[in-house]
Amino acid sequence: MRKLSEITRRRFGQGLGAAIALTGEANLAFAHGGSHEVAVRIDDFTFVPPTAEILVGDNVTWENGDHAPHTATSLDGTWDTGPLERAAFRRVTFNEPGEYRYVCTFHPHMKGTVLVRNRDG
Ligand SMILES: [Cu+2]
Repeated sequence: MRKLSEITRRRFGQGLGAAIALTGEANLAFAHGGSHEVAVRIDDFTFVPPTAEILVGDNVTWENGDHAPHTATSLDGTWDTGPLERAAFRRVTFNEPGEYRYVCTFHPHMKGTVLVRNRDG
């Protein structure tokens, strides 16, 4: 029997490495230490997990596992991945605490939340 979960994890790990390599600010964030990356996959028109909990200064990376293009677009207009084609990924760094609800602009029934907490509390 194939171990699908392991295959998925390895595939995503490779994508994450490429994202970090392509983004200059990632190096800066990691140099300061304590910055973490949380992955949200888009599969079958669903953000997984639907709520990503991080601390201020952390990053969230969205990767599209669907054939259809998707976005992750904040309802308050502060950030937007833009359209992600299949297997594309984009990272967003969150420097302000808050609860950021977002949708896919192509499929507004797709909803997710990024919960950003202060490091002190
Ligand atoms: Cu979509």
